[in-house]
Amino acid sequence: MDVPEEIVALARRARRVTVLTGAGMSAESGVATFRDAQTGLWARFDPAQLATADAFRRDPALVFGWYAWRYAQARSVAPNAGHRALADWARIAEVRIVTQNVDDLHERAGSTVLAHLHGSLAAFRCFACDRPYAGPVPDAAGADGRVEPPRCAACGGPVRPGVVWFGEALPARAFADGVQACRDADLVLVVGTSGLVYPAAGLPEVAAAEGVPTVELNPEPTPLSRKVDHTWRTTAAVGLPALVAALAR
Ligand code: BV8
Ligand code: ZN
Repeated sequence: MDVPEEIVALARRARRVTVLTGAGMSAESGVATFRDAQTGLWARFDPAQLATADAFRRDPALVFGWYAWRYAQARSVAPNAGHRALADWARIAEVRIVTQNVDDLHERAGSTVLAHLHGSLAAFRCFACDRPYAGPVPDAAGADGRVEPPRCAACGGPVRPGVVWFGEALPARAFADGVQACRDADLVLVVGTSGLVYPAAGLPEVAAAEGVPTVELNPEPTPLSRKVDHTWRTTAAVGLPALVAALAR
């Protein structure tokens, strides 16, 4: 796989690289992206309709069942060559990962993640009192995929996934760290995101406003494609390993 020369040159010079990743980063691990057709059971739901507090209030077992299924799926897959390439790159440069993903595949590939902008599938907490829930996550779904959420030991409230739902504020610290990591980088890579969900989608523009070179890795064009300096039609598990290998040459 030949890497565009100008991208290799930028990566060679970069001492501090910020990588903004979205669902496309996990696609080659077998995790359906957010806007691809949801497989099987979830084909008939629009994910954005399920990823809200209102949906949880209306039908907690349906929403909890969706997340229990995604939590089990995330644990059943493995990091891909793209996740591993970022962990390798961190041996020769400072690589800060700012992800919209709620899986832990970057961590399982050996990376530390600076910011999970949209929270984490593994961080369950009480919907009523916010206390963290560390008990077992039931995944015995009924035929319709519904799973009754466990109850909070302290207040009896229903347990929710520790992800950021639409209409909810992003964790302030994670977002602030993401903004800073775009401001003071030598290079920002945007990998596998459709650039539709704000405020995360605004981060590449934060970098561009500071004159930081920006590169998008995505097999498809996105609204970000015309806002970045270079867009490379490749995938995470093909492009990232090729780029990191080119640095070693
Ligand atoms: C907030 C967690 C305010 C849950 C998620 C109108 C206009 C503008 C904004 C809004 C609006 N109406 C509402 C809003 C705000 C809203 C928003 O932006 N909506 C959009 C849809 C218009 N944003 C919010 O609500 C945010 N909160 O604004 O709060 C506020 C402020 C203060 C106080 C109170 C409230 C919260 C947004 C977070 C929502 N939670 N996830 C869960 O996971 O269930 S977002 C969800 O979409 C996912 O987490 C994902 O991270 C995110 C973005 O998706 P992508 O990662 O980009 O994935 P997608 O499938 O879309 O694209 C995949 C890409 O990969 C594609 O481009 C594809 O080509 C590419 N690809 C595929 N295969 C590969 C690949 N790339 C590389 N390699 C491959 N192999
Ligand atoms: Zn509680």
